[in-house]
Amino acid sequence: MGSANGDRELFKDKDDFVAQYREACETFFAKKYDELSQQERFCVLAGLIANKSRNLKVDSHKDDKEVYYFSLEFLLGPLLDNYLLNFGIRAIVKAGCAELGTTLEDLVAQEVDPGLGNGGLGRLAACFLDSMAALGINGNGNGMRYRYGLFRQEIEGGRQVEKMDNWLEHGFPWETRKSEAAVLVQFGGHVVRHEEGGRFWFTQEGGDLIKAVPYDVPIVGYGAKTVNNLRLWSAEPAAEDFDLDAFNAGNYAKAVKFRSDAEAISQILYPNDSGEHGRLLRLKQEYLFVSAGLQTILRSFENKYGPDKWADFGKHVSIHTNDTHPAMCGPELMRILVDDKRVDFDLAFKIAHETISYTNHTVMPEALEKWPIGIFRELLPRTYMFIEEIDRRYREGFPHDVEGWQEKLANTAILWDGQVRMANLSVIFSHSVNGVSALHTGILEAQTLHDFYALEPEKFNNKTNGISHRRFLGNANPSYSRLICDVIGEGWLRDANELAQLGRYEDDPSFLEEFEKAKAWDKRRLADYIRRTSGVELDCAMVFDVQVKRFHAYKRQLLNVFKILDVYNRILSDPSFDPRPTAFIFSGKAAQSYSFAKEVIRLINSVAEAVNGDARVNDKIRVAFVPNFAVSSAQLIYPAAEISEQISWAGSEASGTSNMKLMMNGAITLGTYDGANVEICDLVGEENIKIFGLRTEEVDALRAGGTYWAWDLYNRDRERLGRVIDELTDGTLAHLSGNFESIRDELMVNNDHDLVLADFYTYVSAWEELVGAYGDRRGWNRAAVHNTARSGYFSSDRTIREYAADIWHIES
Ligand code: 26Y
Repeated sequence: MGSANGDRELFKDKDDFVAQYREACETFFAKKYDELSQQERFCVLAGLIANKSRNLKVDSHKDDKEVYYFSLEFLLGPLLDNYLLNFGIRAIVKAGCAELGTTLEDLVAQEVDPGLGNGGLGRLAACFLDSMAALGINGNGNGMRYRYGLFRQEIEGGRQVEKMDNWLEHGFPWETRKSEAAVLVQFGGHVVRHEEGGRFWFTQEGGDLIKAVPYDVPIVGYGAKTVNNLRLWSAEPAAEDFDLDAFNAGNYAKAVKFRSDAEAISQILYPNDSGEHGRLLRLKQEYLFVSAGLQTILRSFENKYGPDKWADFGKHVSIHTNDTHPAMCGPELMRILVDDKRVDFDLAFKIAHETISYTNHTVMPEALEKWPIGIFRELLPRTYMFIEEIDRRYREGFPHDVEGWQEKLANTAILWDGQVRMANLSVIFSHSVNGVSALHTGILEAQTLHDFYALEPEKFNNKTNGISHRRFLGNANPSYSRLICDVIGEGWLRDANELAQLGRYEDDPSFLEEFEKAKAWDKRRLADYIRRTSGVELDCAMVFDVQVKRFHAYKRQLLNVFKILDVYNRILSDPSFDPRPTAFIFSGKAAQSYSFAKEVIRLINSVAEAVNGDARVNDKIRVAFVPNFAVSSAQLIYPAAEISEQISWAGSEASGTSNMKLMMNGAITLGTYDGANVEICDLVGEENIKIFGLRTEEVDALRAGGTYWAWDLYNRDRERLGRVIDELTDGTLAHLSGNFESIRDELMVNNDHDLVLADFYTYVSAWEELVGAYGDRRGWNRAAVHNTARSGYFSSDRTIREYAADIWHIES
């Protein structure tokens, strides 16, 4: 792929690149290129590109308005290859590396994968940064610089074992510490009321002062016309004081305790299902990055527009909150405006409301954040007062003339039952609330946030998620990308809708053959990776059936395992059963404390051991668990997939984004009518996707009816479903590390909350039909290419354009 950036080229040509690269080696390490390790060579290359990025002047933003995307997670993934693509210098650098005697791929593989996010929500934030920069939007990220990212996952005896993720070990060449831009954030203490000449005001006294220090990462847009900024905050002690007495008494730990207490705030990323344990630290994280981010934004606004223009703030600034984690933006913005800028209370609320918008990413009641009032008020006494006052006014102004108003008020008030309900806080302080797929937004409006919706329907809107097609097709799938560029040019990298031109090749036999070759190359690459990382040997002639995502009961990796066990059993017991040979590939992490999800991982590895070692079946089915799912390994997996498993129970997955990444890479979706699967289905047509299972209304009816009994399903068919359930505990799978009583209990004692048994038969049949169609290679490839051709809609560029137009009110 050629140059995307016209006159903003970093290197004139290959020779210029090689010369600059050699020189940079001398400046960075005082060594010659040949004397450096591959890791050092990567560092120099990344440093060279990062430096040039930082020094690039922003060409122009389309609109003056600044967007700040507040997110506790930015799951960036490796950046080098993405920068090269966006600068349009991938070809030059690749050729230059070859001349220097190494491959670009090998250098790219040296880069750490910063795991500053859990999964979908964090990766979405990173895709949005890419798209805002590509579209020339003045859009910046505001987040946390965790010293340790999400744990590294290893598998021992089939079990997930969590290891520290020391991602900063070799430094992070893309960041710059901005000590001079540090701000102070106050925790605890008490509020003092002052009065003078009939005017009164409040201050917060005492408590702990923490210094928030920003680290900036330049975000270069495609074509390199726009360079935005991702600002990640690190917590440090406010003053270098030191307990000298303790030190002199030999108590070194006590002497430096102030430092470790402060630093603890940005030490670790919280997993997405963390319970009560260690929650205070999480609250501190939420406040730290909100307060530090807002202070900075207000400071720069004041510098730009002067000290008395606060009423215009919302015209120039948009603050978007990624789920409820930054929900304190509302009250904190009010606090700074009222206490520090002397803005009147009502105006301050108006400004906050005009500026802030909120995206919801889940409807699961147990996942909605709540904080005990006592803890909240003690940690953030002044910010809490704004919540209390807004809540009081909300109650006071609540319409008493609607039927059942007491209950509606109870559902929507911020403070209730001794808790601060963060979703309600977010809704009340925002001018826009959006869900992340059509189905999800519908559920928010009809159920989760219905009482809000009834009051202010115009506040609600849908913004179906998207993904960076440049990273997840352009970077991740070089073989297919090249093929696409050969026939439709490279305009699709800028405008993903151009992928629709592939429609012309859906019936072109030679194109379909080339597609199959590209897929074969991707499968080989993944099979090599799987052999190295999990020791499992895959036959590339098999169908690659992929389920990769966080482990969660609602996502139903267990249903997939049940299907594999059923297929296994039937191959053994029914000689006429001869399914298409398939490799089942799983990857994903379970939160440390989520024991059910961890047991499912152990089950997969136990099934893998049984199946892969059984000569009676292992030319028909193989199972692989790829350890340590991360952006980098995902980029190897998506391109190689042929079946995309999206099998959450209907109404549970807000959107899903791996479904989009996989369809874009030409995998066929096997999925429920859930999240964005619905939109995929609409786009590709029912012949090019396999939908199965209960629909949301049926799930609701089943639950409401109270007539669902897992035991009935078990007893009805002891040959197939009953047998699979028995195998959890009868020793069949116990060889690796024991039986699976707790999984059996979840199904049979807890009555199968996630409806694994309810969807079992339709799922297995759908899978059989789907792999049955694989034999028609032409037809399969046609459907695969059709999926890619229709995937342009799922570019996050489209999503961001919609946010810009409907929520942030800016031109893009
Ligand atoms: C409260 C806390 C510890 C927490 C941290 C992270 C709670 C939740 C999360 C992460 C949630 C998440 O990743 N949600 C996913 O967001 C994606 C992007 O919108 C959706 O595609 C996906 O369906 C949803 O599960």
